[in-house]
This record gives sequence, C-alpha cells and structure tokens, in this order.
Amino acid sequence: MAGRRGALIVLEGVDRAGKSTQGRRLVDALCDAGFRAELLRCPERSTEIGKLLSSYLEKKSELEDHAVHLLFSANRWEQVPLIKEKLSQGVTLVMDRYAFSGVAYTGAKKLRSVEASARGEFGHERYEKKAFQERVLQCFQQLMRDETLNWKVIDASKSIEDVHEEIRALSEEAMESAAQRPLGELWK
Ligand code: 2DT
Ligand code: MG
Repeated sequence: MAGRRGALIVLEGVDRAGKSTQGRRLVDALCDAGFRAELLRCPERSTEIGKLLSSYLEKKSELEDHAVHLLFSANRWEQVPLIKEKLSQGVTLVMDRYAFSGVAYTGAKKLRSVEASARGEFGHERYEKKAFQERVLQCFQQLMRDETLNWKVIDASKSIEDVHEEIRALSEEAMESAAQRPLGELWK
C-alpha cells in the first residue's frame, strides 16, 4: 500500500540475551515475506564516534562516564536522519539496542544495591559482568513501567526458533499498527 510507513522495532535486553541473532533472523524473515526491513544497531561502531565507543567497550581506552553517555547519545543522533528517512519510505527498522540501553547501562553505573559477584560466562567487554548485568536488568524493568512505549516481554530462555516465531508475530502486529499512525517524535 502506498504511503505506509515502516515500524521501528527495538530489541532491548542484557548482554547475551540473543538480540543480535534474533535481529538478523527477524529481518531475514520479514524480507522473505515481502516486507521491506533493515537491521540497525546501537552503538553503530563504524562511525568516528562509534570507533571511540568500541575502543572504550573493549577496554582499550578510558573515558569519563558522563562523556561516554553523551557519545552513545551522539552515536544515535548520527543515525536519526537515516532512521526517519527509512521509516517514512516504508522500511521497517529492527534496532539491535536503542536509547533504552543508554538509560539502563548508565543507570546501572549509579546503582550499587546488588552485591558484586564472581565474573560469569560473559565475554571480555567492559559491562560483561554478572553484577553489572543484574543492575542493567533492574533499570530495564523500571523503563518497562512506561506503558506508552508498547513493550513486549519475550522469554529469551526458549529456543532460538521459538523466540524467533514470537518476535516475528509481534513484529507483524507492530508493523500493522504503525501503518495506521503517523510518524511521531523518536525516543532518543
Ligand atoms: P553490543 O554491541 O554487544 O550490544 O554492546 N550501551 C549501548 C550503553 O552503555 N549505552 C548505550 O546507549 C547503548 C546503545 C550496552 C554494546 C554495549 O554498549 C552498551 C552494551
Ligand atoms: Mg555485548
């Protein structure tokens, strides 16, 4: 249908939840079904700002917490013109993380309520520690209280295939309802 706008589908969650795997599967499935869909990620590590963030995350450089927060934000703003253009052209965007990670990960640095525990089976990047991830989860749970944001909670412990089916069905609903509403302001 001419003039249909795309939906902005944001996958959020702690590290290792399977967002990148599911994002790729979702875009492939939507394209196979004849929809126009593309994958974007935050941070997008290929830009100049993204390279600073990548080096920080890999613990190759140190940056002050507020400055890092603003770099993550700037890294999203760099993508905003493209996001708006694609959505208005009818392309559905699947985002591997977005501004909610910005709030949750910075918020987790301020929460000191959970006891530090032994390092889990995470990778080697800066935030990949169990106690930190628990604080991130707490922050996401607070963000999900905002009912205007249309959150859907997905149990990521199920199989890749089951999680994919659930996300695909929810995404098709979201694309249908997005098409009925004009593009509003982005939460960024
Ligand atoms: P991945 O590339 O593995 O998802 O890791 N992050 C992300 C922030 O701290 N603030 C943000 O605004 C965003 C988008 C989450 C990227 C890491 O960066 C964190 C994990
Ligand atoms: Mg990661």
